[in-house]
Amino acid sequence: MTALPEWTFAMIKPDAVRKGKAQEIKQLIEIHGFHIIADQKIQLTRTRAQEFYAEHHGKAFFEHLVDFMTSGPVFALVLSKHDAITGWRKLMGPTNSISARETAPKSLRAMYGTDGTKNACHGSDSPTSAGREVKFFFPALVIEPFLEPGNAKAF
Ligand code: RTP
Ligand code: MG
Repeated sequence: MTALPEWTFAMIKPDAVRKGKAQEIKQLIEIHGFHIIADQKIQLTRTRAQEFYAEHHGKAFFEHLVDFMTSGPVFALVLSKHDAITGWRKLMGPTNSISARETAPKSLRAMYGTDGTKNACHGSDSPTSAGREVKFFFPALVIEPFLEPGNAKAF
């Protein structure tokens, strides 16, 4: 039995967009076997950024994170591949771009990120998050044939 491709939500964050690296990152995404099935450049408002990162509300870095995420446009992406959720998290690398340069130098966060907050990209951490986050940015997107969050057939 063939495993179904899975989909996930990804974002290229304002630091990488500002550095002019968005197209290069998208090329690497495709070189690593992901299909980009939705792609939108947008500017988050503070309200939208707070909602997107609601799980971190109240943490010491939260306001700094919201400042960063609203500092310029982002690219919101839906990616498809076998094991897309874990595969994309692995390609991104560790959260902190500075330590990623030591432990995972070929990861996207090592190559394109700045520090512990400005880290170039985001990826859903579970099928539930992927479902929520795709809906957050692409409420009208229908992935055919639609299966459980995290899975899509025929890409
Ligand atoms: P993400 O949700 O953006 O994919 O990142 P993640 O799962 O690797 O990390 P998470 O713990 O969910 O943190 C969300 C984002 O908050 C910023 N952050 N800053 N100590 C800090 O200054 C700090 N810790 C986290 C990063 O932008 C991180 O990606
Ligand atoms: Mg996270």
